[in-house]
Amino acid sequence: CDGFGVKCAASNDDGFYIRKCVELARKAVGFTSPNPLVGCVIVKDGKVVGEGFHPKAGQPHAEVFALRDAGDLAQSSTAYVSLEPCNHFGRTPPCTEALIKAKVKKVVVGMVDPNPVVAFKGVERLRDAGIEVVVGVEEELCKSLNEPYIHRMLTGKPFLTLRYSLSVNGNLLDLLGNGVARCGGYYSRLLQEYDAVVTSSSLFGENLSLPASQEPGANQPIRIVIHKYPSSLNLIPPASNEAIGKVIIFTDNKTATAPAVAQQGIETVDLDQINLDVIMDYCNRQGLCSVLLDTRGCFHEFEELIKEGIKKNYINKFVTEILPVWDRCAEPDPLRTLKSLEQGVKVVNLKSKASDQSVIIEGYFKL
Ligand code: AOF
Ligand code: ZN
Repeated sequence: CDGFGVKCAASNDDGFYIRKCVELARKAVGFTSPNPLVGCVIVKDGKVVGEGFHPKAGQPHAEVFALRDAGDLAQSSTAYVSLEPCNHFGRTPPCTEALIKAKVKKVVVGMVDPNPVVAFKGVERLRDAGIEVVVGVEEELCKSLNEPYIHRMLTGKPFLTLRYSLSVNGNLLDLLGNGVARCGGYYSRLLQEYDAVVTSSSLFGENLSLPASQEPGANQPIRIVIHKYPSSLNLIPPASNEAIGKVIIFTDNKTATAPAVAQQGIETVDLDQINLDVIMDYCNRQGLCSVLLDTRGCFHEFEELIKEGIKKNYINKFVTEILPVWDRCAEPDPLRTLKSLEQGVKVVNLKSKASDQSVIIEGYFKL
């Protein structure tokens, strides 16, 4: 700060301010679906005079907060926005009009909005009003900020991530809590990024007692619990579940679930058949952009859903932890052993993070 209450910036460059927008947008991670994460910075004479981000669907857009923050200083300023300003009436009025009314001189846009109602129309409207518009600054960063939103806009399906644990000899693990504890907060941060997490009813109490993050105000994803016939397991919700988000049970086995969960007031969705199409459709209709298929502790129960996901190209991303253990029980199955990389489904953009407790790897399915 310059000491006069005017916020300052360290650099003049467009990329710097768009990165700042992305940083602001991230404050709302997990809260904006079905809307995107968006940040906006208003800069005048090399100084940041206004900042804003979109906090939640139904609330004003990032530009509106930033313009309010800037007040009269918005006149002749440059507005930086991580996503193209909208030019339509949705739940809120068009940001293009707010920018025009505030008399900004220039708008720098991170990426075009893939929403067909908006795409390029926001940019055109601003240019028609005589505002200089630059598009595509730090575009890859802006895209990575909104992977789920972009995917859902372009395909009509939520962005799906598969999570599982492995031993160092490459066997899938059905581990309960202690695997997660070895990942140093990674798991709770991961949960926070998703709108919904799908787990199995055999882990009911265990899984639901794990909040996404202990931080006050952190996003708690909706938990979708799969409860399949012929399990007659009596679902007993965890003793204390105030810390977690909404719970929904998907069941094709109403008789087994009804008594216990009805008492607890947990919503159940009755289905003839539980498959990924049903889960994805449900999430999409609810405006959930990102879904984590979390096989923690029960990989074998998810095998059918995973096969379906691979076959239909529904799985976008994987996250796995390799834990410091050699699994001595599982024998390799020669029929299932891959003999060449070409036989498998290709994954790209691998990233890893290692500690002496675990190696976390994430990557994308090449769809
Ligand atoms: C922006 N800035 O901060 C956001 C935008 O229903 P509404 O009015 O909230 O409109 C939602 C659509 O607006 C959403 O699908 C996306 O195209 C755009 N989101 N646009 O200029 C923002 N969140
Ligand atoms: Zn808008």
